[in-house]
Amino acid sequence: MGVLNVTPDSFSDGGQLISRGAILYDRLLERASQMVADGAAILDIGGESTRPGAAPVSPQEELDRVMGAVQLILPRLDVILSIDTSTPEVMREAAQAGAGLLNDVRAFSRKGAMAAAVGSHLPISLMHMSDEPNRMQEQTDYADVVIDVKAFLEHRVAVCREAGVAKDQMMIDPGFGFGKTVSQNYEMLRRLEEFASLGLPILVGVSRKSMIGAVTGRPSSKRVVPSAVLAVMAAARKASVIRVHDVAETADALAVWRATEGEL
Ligand code: 9MG
Repeated sequence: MGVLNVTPDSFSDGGQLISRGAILYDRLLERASQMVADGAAILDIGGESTRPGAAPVSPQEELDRVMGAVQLILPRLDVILSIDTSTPEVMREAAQAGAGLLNDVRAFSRKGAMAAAVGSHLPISLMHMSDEPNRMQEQTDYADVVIDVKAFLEHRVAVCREAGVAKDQMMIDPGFGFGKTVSQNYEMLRRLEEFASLGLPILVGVSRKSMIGAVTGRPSSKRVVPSAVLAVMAAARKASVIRVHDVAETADALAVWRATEGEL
C-alpha cells in the first residue's frame, strides 16, 4: 500500500502534492503511477494529516482534496484506492466514485462513520489509536500493549459486525506510532503474530515513523532502508498489507525475503 498524502502538513511527505491549497495534479499522477509501476497494489489517499499539531481541515476541504485525487487516479490506473479518512461524507463520496477500501485511524468511531462504512459495502481497516493525535502520546499507559490493543481491536470488530459489516470485509491495524512509546511500538512489531488470533488480515504502517528516528537518529527522508527492514519483519510476522512511502525499495526488500522463504 503506497501512501499518497494530499495534505500540506503530513509528517513525512506533507506539501509535496499540494501548494497554496491547490492539488498539484501532474505531480500526484506521476507519483501514483510510479508507485503502481513499483509494485503497489493499493494507494492510500489522505486529505487530512494525523500528525500531532496539524491544522484541522474542514470536511469540505478534505473532500475536495480526496475526491480530486480519486477522480484523477481511478480512470487512469489499475489500482485499488484506499481512503484514509474518519469523515463520513468523504467515505460516502469516495465509495460512490469507486474507491476500494476505507482506512480509518479512528476505527469508525466518529459520529456517522460506522453508518457510512456499512452503507459503502467496502472493505474497511480498523486502527488502534489511544486518543486524538494531539493527546495520544500522553496515553501510553498499557498493562500489556499487545493484549490491550488487541482487546480494543476485538471490541471494534464486534461493534462493526453488530452494525452489519461482514467479517471478511475487515482488516485490523495495531496503529504503530499512535499513542505508543518507542519500546511499545517495537514490542508490538516483535509480537505482531499475536494479533493474527483475531482471524483478520493485519495492516502495518511503520514507514519512516519516529520509532525509526528514535533508534537511528535519522530524519524521515533518511529512514528508507530501516523502513524496508521493518516491512520485511512485519511480513514475516503475518502482516498482509504494509503501508509505505517508498514502494520500490520495500518491494525489493520483500522480494528477496520471499526468495529466502522459497518463493522464487
Ligand atoms: C493514515 N495512517 C498513518 N499511519 C497509519 C498506519 O500506521 N496505519 C493506517 N491504517 N493508517 C495510517
